[in-house]
Amino acid sequence: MNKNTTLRYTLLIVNCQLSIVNCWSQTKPNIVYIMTDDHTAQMMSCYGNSPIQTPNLDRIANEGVRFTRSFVANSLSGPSRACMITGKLSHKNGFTNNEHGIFDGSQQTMPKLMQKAGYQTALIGKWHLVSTPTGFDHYDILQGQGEYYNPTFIHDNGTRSVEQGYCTDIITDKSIAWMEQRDQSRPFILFVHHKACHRNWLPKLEDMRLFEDEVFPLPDTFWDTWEGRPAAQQQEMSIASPHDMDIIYDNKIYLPGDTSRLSRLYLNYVNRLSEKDRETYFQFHDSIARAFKAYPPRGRALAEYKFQRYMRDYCKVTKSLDDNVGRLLQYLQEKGLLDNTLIVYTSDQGFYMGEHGWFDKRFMYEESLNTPLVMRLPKGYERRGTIDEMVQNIDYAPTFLDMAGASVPADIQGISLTPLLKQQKSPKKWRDAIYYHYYEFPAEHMVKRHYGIRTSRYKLIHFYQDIDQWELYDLQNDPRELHNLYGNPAYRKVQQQMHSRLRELQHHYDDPIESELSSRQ
Ligand code: SGN
Ligand code: CA
Repeated sequence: MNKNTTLRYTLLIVNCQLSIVNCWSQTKPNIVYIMTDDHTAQMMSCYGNSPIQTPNLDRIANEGVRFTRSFVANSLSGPSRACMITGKLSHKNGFTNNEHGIFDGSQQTMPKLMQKAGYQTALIGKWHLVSTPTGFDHYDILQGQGEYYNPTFIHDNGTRSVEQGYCTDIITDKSIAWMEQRDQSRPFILFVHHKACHRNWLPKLEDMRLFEDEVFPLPDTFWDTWEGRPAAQQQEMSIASPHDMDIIYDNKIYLPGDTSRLSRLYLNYVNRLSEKDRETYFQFHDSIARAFKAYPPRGRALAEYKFQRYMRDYCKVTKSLDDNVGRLLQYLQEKGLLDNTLIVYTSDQGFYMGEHGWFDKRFMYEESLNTPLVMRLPKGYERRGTIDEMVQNIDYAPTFLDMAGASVPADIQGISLTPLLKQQKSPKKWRDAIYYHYYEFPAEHMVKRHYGIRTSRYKLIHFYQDIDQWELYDLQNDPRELHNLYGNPAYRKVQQQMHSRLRELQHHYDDPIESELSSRQ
């Protein structure tokens, strides 16, 4: 073979390889997975009744699908994140609680499997799983919970640096910058993990004055007395309680000279601002604090005052989150990526916006068991509108693998959602119950350990460890879960059925808790 022929053959082979690569990158959808922290469906306008408009989040739903029964498996940050990247429940992935958890990064994870399927993988923002991330070609993560102002990032070369700006903006900038420099011949999965809307809801300075004229309606369960629900009576996440929601740290009623522990903690976060920004911040917040101190509300009025401040701060943080999701969508649109990208928007769990008198999450009650989930689908997935089937955060891993054309390992416990997404009609058979297990006790907010199941109509919960309390709810007749029906003769049959379904699911998911509890007796 002479030199010319060799060159021609080489070019031919390179060309063939290029077209295979191109064809491959066109058929495999990209995935942009946006997950916020503590953003709840009650605060997202496409879910109805939200006091804040979230047009950009709604756009994902309006152009795609909105899940109405989307649940977590363990309503807490680290555990939710571990469920999401493994497709397994907490007792299988090993990360059961934030306080003592260190994620075992040597285990099988969805990002690693996506890499094997030819995807570029990147993670930007909150990680919260303590160990060094594995399975990501690139990561740039917040330390621990992260900070709203001038946050510290841990880069994938092992260094750390303080980045100037507001956390939600920076995470979006970094996500766009990563997409800009990616290898365009290969599909990608990008995990955009925001700190917003986590406590203590520090606003972007430009949004600080928003929502100040709004008066938010109190949820009708705000003054719940938790009758018939002993675990709920013993929580420490009440807006009214001065020990749970702090007037300085949470509500920002701080005046110079206060040296309490929580003011120091509060200042730690605010003092990350530059001197000039700090001045702007305090000018505004001082006026609120002074007005409060001049006529301090008491009793119920104080609780309602704290609720209003909480709602306003939460809305401000959510507004900039929505703006930033808009920016990300705009980027994908401008780059012609919308058609072949699955865009997922969800949160690590739901949250209480004053329902039952609470903030925070953890309980298996609806507001925190539920998590928002909307998706804009890539071509080939025709479903649009509302999806009412029960889905859970362990389902994301198998869904992404399935969409990437990779096989789903048998030990993954979630199920692929693609049958719900391919066509307008859902398959006839779908799961009839989801399983839940929360472990972090004793700990902040003092929510007792519990597990349970939820079917489309009923919920059975068992609180255990230093308590042995069952709860049963009829969600159709009592959607706010105020009436514990456990032991009610009218529900004897339902109770029996729920117990046996619970046992079946615990067996199916191989959760040893019931045998552990009986061996303790
Ligand atoms: C922090 C918060 C808690 C919150 C946990 C878990 N306290 O400890 O209110 O429940 O995180 O949240 S704070 O004083 O540090 O703000 S999670 O979403 O990360 O699980
Ligand atoms: Ca969270």
